[in-house]
Amino acid sequence: MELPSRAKGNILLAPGEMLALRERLRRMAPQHDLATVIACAFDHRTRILPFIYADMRMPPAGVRAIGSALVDAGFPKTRIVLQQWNQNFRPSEMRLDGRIPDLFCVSSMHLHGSECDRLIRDCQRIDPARRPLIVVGGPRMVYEPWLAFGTDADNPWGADVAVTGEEFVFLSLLEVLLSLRAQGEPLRSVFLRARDSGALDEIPGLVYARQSRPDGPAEELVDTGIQRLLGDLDELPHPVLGYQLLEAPSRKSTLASSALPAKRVRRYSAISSIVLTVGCKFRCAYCPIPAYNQRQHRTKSGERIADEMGRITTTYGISFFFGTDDNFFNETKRTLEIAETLARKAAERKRPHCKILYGTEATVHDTIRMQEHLPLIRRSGMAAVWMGVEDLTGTLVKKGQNQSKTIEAFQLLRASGIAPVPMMMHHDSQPLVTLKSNYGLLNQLRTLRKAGAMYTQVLMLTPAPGSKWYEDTYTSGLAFDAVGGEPLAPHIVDGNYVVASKHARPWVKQLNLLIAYLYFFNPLRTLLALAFSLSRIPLVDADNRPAAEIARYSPLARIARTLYLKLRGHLLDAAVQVVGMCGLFQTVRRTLPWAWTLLRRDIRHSTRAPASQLPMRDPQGNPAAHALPGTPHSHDLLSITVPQTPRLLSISDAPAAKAA
Ligand code: B12
Ligand code: SF4
Repeated sequence: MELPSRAKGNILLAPGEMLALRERLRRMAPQHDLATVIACAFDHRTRILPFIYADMRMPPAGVRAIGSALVDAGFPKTRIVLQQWNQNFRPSEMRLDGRIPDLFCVSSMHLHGSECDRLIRDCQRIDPARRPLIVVGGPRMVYEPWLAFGTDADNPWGADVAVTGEEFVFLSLLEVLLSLRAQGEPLRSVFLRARDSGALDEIPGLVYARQSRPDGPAEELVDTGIQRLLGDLDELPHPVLGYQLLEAPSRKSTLASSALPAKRVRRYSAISSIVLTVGCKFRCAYCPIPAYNQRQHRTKSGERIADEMGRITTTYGISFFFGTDDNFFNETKRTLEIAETLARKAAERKRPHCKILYGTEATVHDTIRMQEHLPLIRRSGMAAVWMGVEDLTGTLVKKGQNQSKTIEAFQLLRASGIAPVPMMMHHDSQPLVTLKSNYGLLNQLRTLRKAGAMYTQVLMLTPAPGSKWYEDTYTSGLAFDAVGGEPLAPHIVDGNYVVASKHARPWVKQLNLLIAYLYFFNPLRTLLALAFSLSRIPLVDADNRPAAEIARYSPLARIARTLYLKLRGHLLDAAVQVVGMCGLFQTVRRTLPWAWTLLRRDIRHSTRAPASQLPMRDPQGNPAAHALPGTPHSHDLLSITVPQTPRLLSISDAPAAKAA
């Protein structure tokens, strides 16, 4: 099931609403010495192709965004801990500024769910009277907020509140809590009061638990609805702020006394992920993005993006960016406004803008539509674009792509000096190789390679929470419920493992994925790359230099430049092959045993989508916006008696007891 949209006219925040909220918080901040730790959940078992290096070298934008929002609002005592870099981090042992933080935030994707839960549980080992308020957010919570709340009545655990939205929701929650807080009162105590008085119910984008015993098991979940979206992304806090909060990589379970110094950030973070645009006009049935965005396309202005990139480069030395776009070419006017601004700044040939390179995602359809603008886009610094080709023949998904259009898009990009990266999706009906058509997986990879692909991603069709197909993949029995009697662990639900298939031999599908990567990344191709490469299709000829400047070169200088660029193209191609082969080694090591498991063990197919086991409702008792069909509804639980004085308020030194 897709996330529902808010009513028309009530989807976007009013212009200036975010700015006003930030301002109000800044005025409140001096009265609150808030210390916050934000953890990014990361399961190291997910370290395989296609993102094996990007996952470690690019601190996620989500935690940085929440950190930036806190600093911007006047709460600099904040630390971001990436489990990517701090595998042994234990929230129960964290101290910030010599004390247990007031707020512990966790961000997680679905595949890092086991680690997310472990972090929450570990935090709950802290004495309940002193433990921080636990707030969970990120993509896992957006689609499945109930997962943050344990269902075992004998072993209760769970976050205090899940945020199913973006910065505005988080800051609104903070504003309500701080406005109710008595001096020095633990934030969790304020939260319990706010929750029980209904003060949180006016903030769409929260899910919290209700229980009849404080610290007892959750009995029902209250969902305040679908978030309102920030339309003008220029109103967001500046992302440069988040980098000053990163915990340095370490093997320790505790936190260092200070964050990673600015001059060391680039060493661990070669790439900066950055929000440029959000949303996509297509509606692929396996993708949750259009519904999440309530069909909106939101952008930052070119000037704002240039400023963000410029400040990150100047402060931290990072000059490679990855746009977190869903489809950067979605809307010509907006794309061009960004590209023209960046290209103009790059043409001035002054640091930092002349050094900036970026990659992002776009569709085949829109690439062709934008063809006349690709040279400009290249001059704006775009070096690579990831494209959801999925299946060249369009049998699985149709979003304006087919074989000839895809090849055309690849050639156009390469001719402009932009590297195209295809994202492929393997599925049950696609054979590994076909003789007479281009339907086979390897046939398609061969075509794409010839068309200029240096890198690729091949994933298996997997149920994506929040997509139109999600429920069907379960109710139709395509998705696996258990293999060898064991339920599927979240870290394997990432498209790299076959977890949904009606194929008679699903292990063959798993092997197909490995063979596809082996076909694409191998020693023979590395050698060939040095000799032949894809240089027939120019990638680096457009060296981000204005044509007028090249025209002034002497004939000899022009030949030297061409040779240099060709050599660079060959070396780059070979280097990418080596990176792919190293990643493939890890991928084989991790996923080959799964092929064996699928071969040897019984597979139980699912009959229904994994919905919340806890009853869910909205604050008025109506069905919850985020609940999937099959979720118990809690009309009958509305009468849960919630004690008016939660236990925390009885802490002798909490002035809140008096306030309450
Ligand atoms: C860039 C990106 C990547 C990058 C970088 C990821 C990273 N770690 O930085 C790369 C290419 C590496 C990547 C890889 C994968 N990705 Co990805 N990726 C994205 C993308 C396009 C943008 C993410 C982003 O940075 N957005 C910008 C930030 C600011 O937004 P955000 O993270 O959502 O955070 C906001 C809110 O969620 C919230 N928030 C976040 N955390 C917290 C915490 C708290 C406490 C609070 C209150 C709020 C909060 O506030 C933030 C600010 O608005 C999204 C799609 C999308 N448009 O969001 C998919 C997405 C996150 N990826 C997804 C997936 C599935 C994957 C892969 C598994 C794909 C694959 N099979 O290989 C891998 C996983 C790799 C790994 N081992 O982790 C899914 C996650 C689905 C889910 N339910 O968890 C998404 C949502 C795409 C989708 N299908 O819709 N990805
Ligand atoms: S084109 Fe990409 S982002 Fe857009 S709906 Fe399809 S899969 Fe999602």
